[in-house]
Amino acid sequence: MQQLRTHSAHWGAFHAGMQDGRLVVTPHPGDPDPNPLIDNFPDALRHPARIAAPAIRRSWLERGPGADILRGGDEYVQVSWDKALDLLAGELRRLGEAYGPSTIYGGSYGWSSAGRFHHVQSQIHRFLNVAMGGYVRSVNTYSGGCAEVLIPHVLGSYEKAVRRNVTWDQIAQRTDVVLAFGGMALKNSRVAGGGVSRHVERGAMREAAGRGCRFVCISPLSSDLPEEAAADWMPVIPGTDIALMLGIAHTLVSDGSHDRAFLAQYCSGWEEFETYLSGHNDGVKKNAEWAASICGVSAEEIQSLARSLPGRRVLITVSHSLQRAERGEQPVWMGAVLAAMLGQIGLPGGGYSYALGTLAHYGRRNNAVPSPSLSQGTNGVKEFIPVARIADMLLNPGQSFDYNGQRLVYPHVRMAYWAGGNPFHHHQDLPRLTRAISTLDTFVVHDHAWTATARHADIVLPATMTLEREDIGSAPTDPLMLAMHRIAEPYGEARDDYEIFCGLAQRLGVLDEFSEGRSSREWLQHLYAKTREALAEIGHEAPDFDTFWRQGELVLPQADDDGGMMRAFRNDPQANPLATPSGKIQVSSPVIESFGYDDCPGHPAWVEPTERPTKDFPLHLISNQPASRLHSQLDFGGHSQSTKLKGREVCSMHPATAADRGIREGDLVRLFNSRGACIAAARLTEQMHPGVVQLPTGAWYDPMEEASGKTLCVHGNPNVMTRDIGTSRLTQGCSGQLTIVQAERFDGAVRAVSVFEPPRSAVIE
Ligand SMILES: Nc1nc2c(c(=O)[nH]1)N[C@H]1C(S)=C(S)[C@@H](COP(=O)(O)OP(=O)(O)OC[C@H]3O[C@@H](n4cnc5c(=O)[nH]c(N)nc54)[C@H](O)[C@@H]3O)O[C@H]1N2
Ligand SMILES: Nc1nc2c(c(=O)[nH]1)N[C@H]1C(S)=C(S)[C@@H](COP(=O)(O)OP(=O)(O)OC[C@H]3O[C@@H](n4cnc5c(=O)[nH]c(N)nc54)[C@H](O)[C@@H]3O)O[C@H]1N2
Ligand SMILES: [Mo]
Repeated sequence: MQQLRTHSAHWGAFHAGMQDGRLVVTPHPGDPDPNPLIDNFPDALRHPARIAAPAIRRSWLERGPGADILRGGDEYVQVSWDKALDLLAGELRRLGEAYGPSTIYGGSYGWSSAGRFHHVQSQIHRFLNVAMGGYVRSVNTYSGGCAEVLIPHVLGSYEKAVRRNVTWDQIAQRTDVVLAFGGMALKNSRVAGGGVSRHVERGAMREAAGRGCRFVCISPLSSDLPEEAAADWMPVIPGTDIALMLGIAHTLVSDGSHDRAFLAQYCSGWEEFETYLSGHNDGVKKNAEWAASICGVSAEEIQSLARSLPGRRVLITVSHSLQRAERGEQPVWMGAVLAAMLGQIGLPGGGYSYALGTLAHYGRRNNAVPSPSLSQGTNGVKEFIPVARIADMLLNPGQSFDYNGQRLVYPHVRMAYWAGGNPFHHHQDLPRLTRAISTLDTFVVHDHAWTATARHADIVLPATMTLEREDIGSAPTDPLMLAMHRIAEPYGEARDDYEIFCGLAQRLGVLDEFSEGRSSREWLQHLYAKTREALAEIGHEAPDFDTFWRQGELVLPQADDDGGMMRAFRNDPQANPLATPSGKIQVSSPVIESFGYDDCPGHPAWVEPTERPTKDFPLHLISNQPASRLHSQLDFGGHSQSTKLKGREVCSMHPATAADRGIREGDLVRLFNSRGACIAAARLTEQMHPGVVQLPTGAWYDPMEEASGKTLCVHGNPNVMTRDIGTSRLTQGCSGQLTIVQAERFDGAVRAVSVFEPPRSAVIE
């Protein structure tokens, strides 16, 4: 029997140990609202979906590197570590010598695990920089890719606008009204990269609502705010929030109740926007009636909501989801403009807090010292892509594209090297991604499990799971730094990513530079020492490494709850200007205007998305974040499995939508559009807009071909149907949240989900 010791995951701090051969996990005792996602660990640890040994795709092994449509359908051959690393080092050398490092895509987007040293994105980037001189990188994220480009034009620093803004404490104590566009679902704020030790959102919403704060859940799903918020629900048609916001804005201006003094002092470009709002140029007044005809909320409701706001402490939040869709810039921008019109920006508990409630990072105080991190070295390659343009890059080398005022060219990539991410989870239009991946010479993946991505790779290297190694857990807005103890022995022949990269670095003659002569434990001591030094600089004493390791945790001091950048700007706009061209909030942006993009004009506007429901595909599909796991991670774990129905992912729809199609609770359904199809199990609920079906992301992609030639995922992965287009030419973010589909009852026969069994493989040594 092993005593339980501290460990951490993106979904929370916990204690774990092996008892009678079984993993036991319990939440951290200090967590007021623990996350059930920790229950995915016990079954996952020794699950057959784990990768037991290095494996090479048979055709690649026999025929060598090259484009191959067999990726995703081939057999694997188990080889020794020496053989796998020799082959991979040889291929890296070949490509480097023939084409240089700009032929390797090392963006390797993904969440990997919480530990700061084994954070595999840092590891892979450091390795490729040291060993190859660099790699084609990616910029921005799937999470907020559109807002990350837009917000600097409008408010200045994205980081400061998002991570140092209104806190949950301020909401609990000060806010009168929260307009939550896309809601603030607790399932989402359970998660923070690097780990979180206290889940405070539920308690804060309960306290605020108890004090009389009104929460308005503006979303197609009423479950996007928890019961504790006692919210009013305003079911909006997906992708039309900007129209609703414009309708509110128009009502405020018609009533003369917008804060003109605030707009004059703190904003730039109000006049251009007001001209648009009033319809001076296009003859269309963006009033409540106009808005109602687009967003599906009645004009009376829009007006009454608008009239309930002036004079009160109002907070506007816009979730990441709204910008993970075509034209996602518009609601993100307009949220800021609406908060400015109400004169609330910079006040305690008021104003605009983009993305609050979508992750546990936000709405908290920042630590006074940075989290430990591994230095990544210098990337000598200039070429990059906005992260969600991966398939475009592979399918169109040499083609140019727009991004944030620049005209860029897709490089010719021959190798993709992925560790700690799952593109066959996160990317859109997976049949298209399959074609894109087939163009590569070589596709390398490290993972601890046989994900759909590993099943498309040529070289598959088994990585340890977080519980099988030591690390330090830390997130920039959580005060607890955690010793992540090793709880279990590695599965099969799995190795730490660090050890894998050391093996390659040695073969390529750069081991000393990569490892700096340190073992993993020595790296942890080194990283801890840096935090200790930073603490000493601000007069804080921290124990030595051994004491920290024994105690399991260290409480870091945090910065004051001072409202951050927006409060400082409000208090003294001359001394603390925003990092925008005017130093003020850009209600309109001459810079964006100058780019001349028809899909993103120089002020917030209703720009019709190019995909809207049709006769053939009349329903919006919302593919949002799953409640029972983080993305695709540990989908084979107990908690995630307990939420499946008939072995398939669950798709929610309104009873009226179901009745029209003869679908009953628990029936298998087939969702489809022009790109692909999937099988899911139906759950009926009145708590959603009837024009919408909802299927979370993350069910492992398990494709087969239908008689029509269409790809069908038998498990229920929405990305077989989503559209692989950028949010706009300005931002080129991921548009995965929304698409259009048809739904039908599925009475046919379909094979069982088989993606949790390892692929066909042979051992040759
Ligand atoms: N349709 C649609 N698609 C979406 C979204 C959406 O809203 N709708 N949301 C998008 C968003 S916001 C995001 S952030 C992405 C998430 O996309 P990803 O971050 O790619 O998803 P994860 O499932 O977290 O992938 C992490 C992978 O790393 C592996 N891993 C974990 N720890 C380790 C380790 O220590 N070493 C190695 N080598 N591997 C490890 C896990 O097993 C897993 O396969 O998905 C995006 N995709
Ligand atoms: N449990 C769990 N939590 C997570 C994650 C996870 O995988 N699992 N992933 C984390 C990550 S990486 C990220 S980036 C965040 C993402 O945070 P978000 O992107 O905000 O999360 P989602 O759940 O995709 O979307 C939130 C809600 O937005 C609503 N919505 C969708 N489209 C529209 C629209 O057009 N208008 C309006 N008003 N509402 C709309 C949907 O009903 C959806 O439930 O979540 C994080 N939290
Ligand atoms: Mo994300």
